[in-house]
Amino acid sequence: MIRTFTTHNVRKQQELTGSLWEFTPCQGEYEGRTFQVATPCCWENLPDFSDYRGEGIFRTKFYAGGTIRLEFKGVSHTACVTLDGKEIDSHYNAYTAFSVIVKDLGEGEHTLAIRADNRFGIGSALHIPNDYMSYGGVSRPVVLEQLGGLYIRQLHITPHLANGKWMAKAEITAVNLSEKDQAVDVGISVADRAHRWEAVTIRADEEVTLCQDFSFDQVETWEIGKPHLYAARAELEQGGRKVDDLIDRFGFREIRTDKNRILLNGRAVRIKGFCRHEDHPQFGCALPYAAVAADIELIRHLGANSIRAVHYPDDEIFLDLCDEQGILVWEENHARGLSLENMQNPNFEPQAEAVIREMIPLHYNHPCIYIWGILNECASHSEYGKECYGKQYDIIRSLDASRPRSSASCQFKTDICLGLPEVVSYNIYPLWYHDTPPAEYLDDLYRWVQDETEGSGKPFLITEIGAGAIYGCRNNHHAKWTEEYQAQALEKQLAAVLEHEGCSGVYVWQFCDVRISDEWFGGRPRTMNNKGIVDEYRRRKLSYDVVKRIFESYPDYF
Ligand code: ADA
Repeated sequence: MIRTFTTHNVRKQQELTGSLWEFTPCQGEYEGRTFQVATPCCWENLPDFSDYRGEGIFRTKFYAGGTIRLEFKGVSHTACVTLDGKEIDSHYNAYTAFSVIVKDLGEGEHTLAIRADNRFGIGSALHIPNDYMSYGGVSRPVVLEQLGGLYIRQLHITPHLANGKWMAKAEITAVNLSEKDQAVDVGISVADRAHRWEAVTIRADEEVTLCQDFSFDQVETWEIGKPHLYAARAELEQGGRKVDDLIDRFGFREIRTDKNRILLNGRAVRIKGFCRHEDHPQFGCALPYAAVAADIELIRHLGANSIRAVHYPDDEIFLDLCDEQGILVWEENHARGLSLENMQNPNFEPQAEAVIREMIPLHYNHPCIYIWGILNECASHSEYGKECYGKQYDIIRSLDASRPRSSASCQFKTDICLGLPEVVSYNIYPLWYHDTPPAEYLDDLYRWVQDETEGSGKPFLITEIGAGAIYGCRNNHHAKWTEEYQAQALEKQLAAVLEHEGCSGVYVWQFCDVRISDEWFGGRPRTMNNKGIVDEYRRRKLSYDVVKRIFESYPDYF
């Protein structure tokens, strides 16, 4: 499955994954041997490759000709793509899509090969040994599209309120792939409104962006638990014949901050959420639709209204499901706990900024995304770090003026970046990494932010709080790692945050136990991050009912 709805009626689209491909490891015991594997796929879930860190080539054949577009929703973590043996594209980072257009392809059968590489090294500043797993494989769908001389590259819809009236700004970018100027009619429909541009000239090998504002008298807004989605359709016509189209969805919802609150459609929202990695013992990071849907079902059952997608952009299926179920999403670029030294890798800035530039245009229309995050627990206490944070916040603003920005910090009373974003966010672990009582620790931090920093007066989120528990570890003395201890700790932690008048909400770290890099075995029993309130098989720990009871006792709004 590519998306949960049809994005094209005119453009021919075919998912190439969702079938058996050939897989050939390039190193190790099985080097050069070819296996048949179902894709999307993380090779760690193949019987003989659970610990394979290296390169692997995935191959498939398809029939096409003329001008095609290949979209790779995610290859972990570095991809080199060849078509009939000739390199056509490459990409770094497992969590953002990339695409390539091939012109003048001879009609017939072609061989697509993707060399995926999950090795660590100086060339990889974001995928490093870490407290989550960098898998290897073609982990998200690959899509083949048949194009003509013109196609719609992007369709953005920005809903906004103007003097109490709902508006929607549509921006369409159409591309002329041919070698001669072309005239084209462009049609757009947004909800029940339509507009048409006649005979737009697009120069050879160039693109044009057309904008149109629409106003609406009566709309159904997108709300927590009560989402209403509308379709936006763009079409290109020549000589009365439709030559391309692009369909997307959007919601009438406005996010803004007002003093120390985050407003959804004018109401101050209380975030009650979970941090969720894309991780599963049977699928790695390549969770199929049903597994993603099952996770979201549990999170809703727990009384949550938000999910923090950690620590990278998620697959669009996840965002589609959150759009459809009215769940707010914090999405962030790919980074976790990068030290000053890590950030001084010359690849860090280009790679981290590339994730933003890819994530936002692709995920722009999803109403569920209410905030863009960057650089989870990176070096925001350093001057160099502050430069990087500032540049990345600026890139976000240049791509999207409609959503607030933030970054989950762990720099306790030393963060110097709190003046940059709209929302201040902190990850804290009282009763786990230290035994300070949660309310005392939180208030100490909150007072410092208000009295000593430029984050004063801004909305304040706790973006991580929790404790570890090994599923099935129960005993009477309730020591750390028992389910009893985790339940007791979360009871106190969540009460402290949700009762604090300055907090706009909380994310439990984390939804489920996840695999981590082998190098992180110390302090991580089972070489897993065991702070889930369900284990990796989504089996409930004692804390499940505690969190559910607490979340359900607080309304979604202040
Ligand atoms: C940090 C980090 C998480 C996880 C957590 C933990 O807050 O952001 O990814 O590593 O610590 O489990 O300690």
